[in-house]
Amino acid sequence: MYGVFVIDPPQPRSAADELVMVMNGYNTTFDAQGNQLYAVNGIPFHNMHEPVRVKRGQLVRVYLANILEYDPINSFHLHGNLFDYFPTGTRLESSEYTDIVVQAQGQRGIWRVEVPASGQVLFHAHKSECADLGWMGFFEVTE
Ligand SMILES: [Cu+2]
Repeated sequence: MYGVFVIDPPQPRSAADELVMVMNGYNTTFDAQGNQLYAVNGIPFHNMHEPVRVKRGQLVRVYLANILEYDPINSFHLHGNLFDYFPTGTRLESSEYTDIVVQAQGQRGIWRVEVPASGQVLFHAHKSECADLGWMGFFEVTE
């Protein structure tokens, strides 16, 4: 069992649509030798069929955590957009303006974006094995 515990700063962050994304995997053979499935928030490929719905131009804040076992790193790539990244979420100033972040086991951070155009925006791990085995999805950006 695992989850995310968000501690808000004394001065609240700006209003946003917020989402927790927990990157995880499953060793379905119980051999402790690796993962056969990968996911974000538990269900492989779920957001390919049920995209995360956001509004164009609306601030979206995502609490991203890597609790993947067996693989030393995981990553997150947002296609076609750059986002502000706050490693560990312990500072109110972003340290990066990027489209990819890499997290080691247990690492977490906060990213935020305002997507300027409507349509589908792909997100996935930038390790092909993870993406091919379930760790990918879409944001559906609407007016
Ligand atoms: Cu990509």
